[in-house]
This record gives sequence, C-alpha cells and structure tokens, in this order.
Amino acid sequence: MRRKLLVIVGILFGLLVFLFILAVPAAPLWVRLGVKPICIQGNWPHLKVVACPGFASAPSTLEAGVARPILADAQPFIIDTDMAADDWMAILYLLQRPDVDVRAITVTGAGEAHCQPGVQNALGLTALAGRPQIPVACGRETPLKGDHAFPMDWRKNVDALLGLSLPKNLNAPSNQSAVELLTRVIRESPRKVHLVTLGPLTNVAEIVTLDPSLVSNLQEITIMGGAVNVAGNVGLSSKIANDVAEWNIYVDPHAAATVLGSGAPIKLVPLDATQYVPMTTDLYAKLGRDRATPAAEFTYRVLTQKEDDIRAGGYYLWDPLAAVLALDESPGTFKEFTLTVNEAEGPQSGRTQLDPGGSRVRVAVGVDTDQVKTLFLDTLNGRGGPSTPLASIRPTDTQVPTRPAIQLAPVGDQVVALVNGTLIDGTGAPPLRDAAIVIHQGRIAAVGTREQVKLPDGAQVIDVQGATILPGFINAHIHQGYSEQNLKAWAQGGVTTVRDLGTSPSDTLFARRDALLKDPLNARLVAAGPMVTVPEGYPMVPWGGSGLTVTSPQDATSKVNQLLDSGADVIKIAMESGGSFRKNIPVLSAQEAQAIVQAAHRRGEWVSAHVLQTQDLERALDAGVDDIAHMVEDPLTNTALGTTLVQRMVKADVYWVPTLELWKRVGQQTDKRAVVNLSHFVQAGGKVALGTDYAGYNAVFDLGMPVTEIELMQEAGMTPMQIIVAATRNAAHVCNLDRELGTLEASKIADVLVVNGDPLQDLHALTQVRLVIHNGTIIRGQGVP
Ligand code: AGV
Ligand code: CA
Repeated sequence: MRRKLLVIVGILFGLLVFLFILAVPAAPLWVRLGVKPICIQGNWPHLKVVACPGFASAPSTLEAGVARPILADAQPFIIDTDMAADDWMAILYLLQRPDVDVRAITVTGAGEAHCQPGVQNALGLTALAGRPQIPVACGRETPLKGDHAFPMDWRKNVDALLGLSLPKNLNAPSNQSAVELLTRVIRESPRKVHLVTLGPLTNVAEIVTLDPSLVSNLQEITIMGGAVNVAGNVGLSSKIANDVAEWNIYVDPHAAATVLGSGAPIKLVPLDATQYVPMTTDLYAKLGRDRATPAAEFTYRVLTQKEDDIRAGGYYLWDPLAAVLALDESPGTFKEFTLTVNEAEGPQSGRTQLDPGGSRVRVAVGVDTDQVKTLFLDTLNGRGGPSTPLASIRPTDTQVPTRPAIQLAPVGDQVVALVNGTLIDGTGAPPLRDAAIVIHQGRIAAVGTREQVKLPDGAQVIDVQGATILPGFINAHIHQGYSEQNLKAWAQGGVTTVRDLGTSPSDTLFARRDALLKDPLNARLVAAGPMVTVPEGYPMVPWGGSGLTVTSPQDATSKVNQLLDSGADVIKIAMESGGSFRKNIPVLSAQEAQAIVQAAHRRGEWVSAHVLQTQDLERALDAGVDDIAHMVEDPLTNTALGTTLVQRMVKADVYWVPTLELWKRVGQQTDKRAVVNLSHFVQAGGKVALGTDYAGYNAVFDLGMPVTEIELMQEAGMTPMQIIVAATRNAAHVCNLDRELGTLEASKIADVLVVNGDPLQDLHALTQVRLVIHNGTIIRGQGVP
C-alpha cells in the first residue's frame, strides 16, 4: 500500500518537472544539479549536460611560474600581437623557449583585442611565464587606412580573456607607445632582432615608415598572415563578401603592403601552411594529460573554453605555427614568392597575391603536422628545444624578479656625458680606454668608446681625463641602513646602494625606506626588514636582538608572504645553531627553512642566509637559499671549508657575501680563517658579492667605500677586477636588482662612480672620488659639495 503511494507520488512529481520544462520552451534552460557544478543547457528537447558557466571559467587561480633559463646566446625577439586566444599560446611558446630572449611585446589595438585589455592580458602572460618585466606597450586602435575590423563579439571575448584569469603583474605597461618601444628596442639591440607579428601589421608599418633604417637591425620578420594559393578566411568566418583574404592582412592591407615593401627579410606563415595544423580534440586531450607548467595549464584552460570551436573544426594553430617556424624551420616547407597586397576596397581587399613586380618573401607552404604539435606540447611544458647546460645559462635570468622596475623621480631633460676616462663596466670585461657614457633621465642612454658614442646636441660634457668610470658600488650586507646620515655617507663615498640584512620589526620600516629613497643624496636602501627565525633563536640569543619568529612550515609561508606584502625587498633567514658562540641555539626545521625559501621564490624574491659555521651552511644550502651572509669559520673544529661544500655552492650558483671586515672587527684571528676559506671558494669559481656587515658587531666599521673589506678580499687572492665585479654586478645580483643596476650598460639606472687613477693598479684609487652620479643626478663633484 505504502509502496504504491510512493510510486504514484514519484510519477506525479516527474510529470510536474516535465510540464515545467515544457512551459519554458523558448528560453535556454540552465538547471544546476547537485553539489557538483554540472548544468543542463539548451532548449527542450535539445538538452545537453555541460559544466556550469561561472564554474567552468573560474578554476583555481594560476600562480606565476618560474622562468625557464635563457641561454646566453639567445636571439633577441619582439612580439607584435593582437592578443587573440592563439596569440596567447604563441607568446607562451616563445616565452618558454630557452633560445628566445623576448625584449618587448607590442599590442596592436587594430586587431582582435582592444589596447587596454590586450596590454593587461599580455602583462598577465609574462607574469605567468615568470618574466613579468618584459615591457608591454600598445599602438593605434584603428588601421592605417580603411575601416576594416574584427567582429565585435570576437573582440569582446578576447578582451575578457574568455572569462579566464592570469596572475597579477605588478609592473605597469610601458610608458612608451608601441611605436616608441619597437623603435627603441630595435635601435638599441646590440644583436639583430627577430620580429614576430601575430596580428594586423599596423605597428610595424608605422615604425618602418618613420625610420626605414630600422630594417637593417632586423634579422627577420616572421608574419602570421595571408593566403597565397589557398582560400582566405574572412568570408568563411563572417558575413563579409571576401573569399580571398586572411584576417590579419584584411584588417589593414595598407600596413601589410608597407611592411612587405620595407626591404626587411620576411618569412610569411599564411593559411597555406596553417591549414595543416588544425587544433584537434586529440591535441586538447594530450594537453589535458600533460600540463606540467603554468603555461601549459593556461593553454589547456583556453582550449577548454574553445572546445566547441575545436569540435566544429574551424580552429587552427595559426599564431603558434608562426612562433614555431620563426625559430625552427625544419617542420616546414618553404617557397620564395614575389607578392603584393591588394589595397583596394572590395571582395579582393587584403589578398596576398603572386605578382612578378612584388616583394620577395619566404613563404611557408606546407608543414609536418605531428612535428609541430609535438614541439608545441613539449615547449609549453618546459621541455624540448635546445638543451641548457648550466654554464651557458645567463646568471641574471635564472630567477626573474616580479618586482616592478624601479621608478625614478623625474630628473629633468639635461643630458650628461662623461668623456675621456677609462671605463670598467662591472661585467668583468677588460677596461675601455677613451670611453664615453651618456646619461639621460636617470638612465644610461649610451656607453662605449668615444668614437662609438654619439654625444647628443646640448649635452653637458664632462671631461674625466685621468679617471676611471665604474658602476656605483654596492655594499650587500649592512645594518643601520634606515639612517639618513649613514645613507648619505655611503653615497658620498661612491656606494650608491646598500642592502640592510636585519633590524627590529616595526610597522613603519618600509615607509621609512620609501621616504629615504626619494632623496638622490641617499644611497638606495634595499631592505630585508627583520630576520626570519624561531622563538628563542638567533638573534634573540645570544645578544637580545629581535626577529620575526615562525612556528611551523605553514606559519613560515604566511609570515614570509606578510613580510613581502609589507614591502621587504629580500628575505633574511637565520641558520645560526650557536657553535661560534659556544652555545646551543634553536634553529628552523628543514621544512620551515624550505617553506621560507619557497614562499620567497614563488614571488621572485630572494633569500640570504645568516651562517657562521659549516654545519649551518649545509642546512642553508639544503633549504635552497640564494646567498650566504658571512664566510664560515669553524672555531670548534678549527677546520677549513671543504671542497665538497665549495663545489656544491658553485654548482648551485649560490653567492657568498663574506663580510671579512666583520671577522677583522671581531678579532681573535677569525679573519685569517675566513680569508683562507674565501680563497678556496674563489679558486673554485665561486661568485662573491661584496658585503661588510656594517654595524653587525659592536665596533667601528668603514662607512662609505669599504676599504678594509676590499683589502681583505685582495688578501684572499681576488684580483682587482674580481673585487670590482663583486662590488657591482654580483652585489646587484644578490639585491635582485641586476636588471637595473650593477653594470654600465644602456638602459640601466645611471649610478656611476668616477675615481682618479686606476683601481686595477691600486684599489686605493677607489677612495679618490672625483664624481658620484646616483639615479642620474650628480651628487658629488662638478661643484656639488
Ligand atoms: O587569421 C588568423 C589570425 C591569427 O593571427 N586570427 C586568429 C589568429 O590570432 C584571425 C582569425 C581567423 N579566424 C578566426 C580568427 C576565428 N575563427 N576566431 C578568431 N580569430
Ligand atoms: Ca593573432
């Protein structure tokens, strides 16, 4: 009886649901089922089970990846893009190639994306790939001629990143326009630039029109665009009556014609080639099973949004194919054609046609589908491409900071040129006699021999005959750096940057640093804030200092994130177990230390470890720190640093900041042991950054030029050139500022020290300061007191 009732109630309920569905036949129907976000979509009776909107498009946020190391001889590239979905994949592909050095990304606002969202999305991609500092700029929002444009609904979708999200990039878009950025990067590049274009050619046409000589510094332009011996795709995918043109050329035919006629070497990747690389469900599924990097994961998510298009068969690896063939022509078949672009309005507008009077172009006409797809998948996953032997990796790029480029205060338009001196650029290269360096708006505009460098009209030319021009020095280990008096003294001595590795926690520390940074008379302060340690650990014991204490790996991660959020530039971690103090001091667990390092590295920030003894050095290396503060000296065992540890450090590229002056001030002959250990490290090829531990011990330390430290480094067998590199490029490296500081190279911040005499002959010449320039402002010499 009861069962019968249940069945009747069940049938009635089912009928009710059925009637409800029938009652709303016109509207698309979304019914959310259960806790899992599965929805039914469509109009009765064409219902389909899909992932719910708003759920499918909001998977967990992607974290910024770590950049794949770039080879020392990587080719400089610029990507000009219209930021459609396959442009994103092509950009990620290039950012994942170790043989590609992307110097800039320029967006065309005349293509699929609009400028503002296009630039933001490009910044997100660079953050995703761990290269957030690549400059991004936008150009015109309309074609050079005519009024062709992509369909508005395509544009809306790519502007909105198909509902996906990318990691945040703290860097602002370039303050230059796409035209300015393209022009500058091409002009300034010491090697010819490979330009890859993935959208309408508006930006590129503008630059070659404004300055035709730029072409001579282009290795090649690889262009995704055109349809030579195949049908176009404009009419196929819109209501426009045009069966012959490809979209990128169709949108701005005049720009395309201009670029083809510019005389630049051109590799065209038209629909003739892209027709062989449709995006297939098979490739999508492969990526689903094999997505080891943020770049691969994001691409997978993009394709998930594009699943319907992929199934329908109208979606191709257009731009990714151009990116693949730009570097590696082996999967392709190429033919030389002479081509013109039809600029007239009408059903043939934007056609790329064979024409004996046209421009010679290398055209991809065929391609090995499997080879391209394998390269695409492998590269996105951080595999494949040329191998990266450790020795050939550019040290500055092994970890790329997410910190925004330093914004300098406006310094007027005055151009300053130093001429007639000997220049030591901080890279370790031999000195350049009769050199010239031009400084403009806070940065180095040009540097080279007097003949190579063109002095701009109206420049203030300063003759520094008899002097040596060096990068501003950096002391990578000091304390009491939040003092105006100290920072002024350092800057006057030619030490234009200092790294403070520990002070008591306080809410106002980083605000104070920011205020001090505003005055060019102050040395630049790179600040760790408080040391990270354990309760009752160092530096509370042995001398009542204070630090930021952590009690678990989770706590360590969150405290480091808080510290970096509040403004710390670097993390200082205490590894002190107490041997040097003949005490037992509690230390961070291996898991805690590792969590600290990983939290910092995830944000592109670095970790310096306080270490005094070999056993603590091992723990620091296990945790994966970036530099070691203090040379070890083992008073208990009285042994020298062993070769195994030295080799381990060299191999892992961990820098040493020896603070020999500390050991000298401490006395008891500890400096002798430290000097010997440093000599072993240097002989093994270890990288040294200069740091003294100013005020790290109750004694008087050198303020200004660290002469004592330099003398002791020389005692350890370092050459004057090695010591200069330690105080400039290498010290900038441990400050995580080597993209901005540490060497005298074009576009770096103009921190310059000019001393009388030749420090390579006698390092004491470094105290004979003639001129100090900080952030492009002369702060000592030339009548400045
Ligand atoms: O014509 C290919 C160019 C490529 O640069 N773009 C897409 C690639 O970014 C235009 C295009 C053709 N068909 C399309 C396109 C489609 N169905 N959806 C979006 N864009
Ligand atoms: Ca494109």
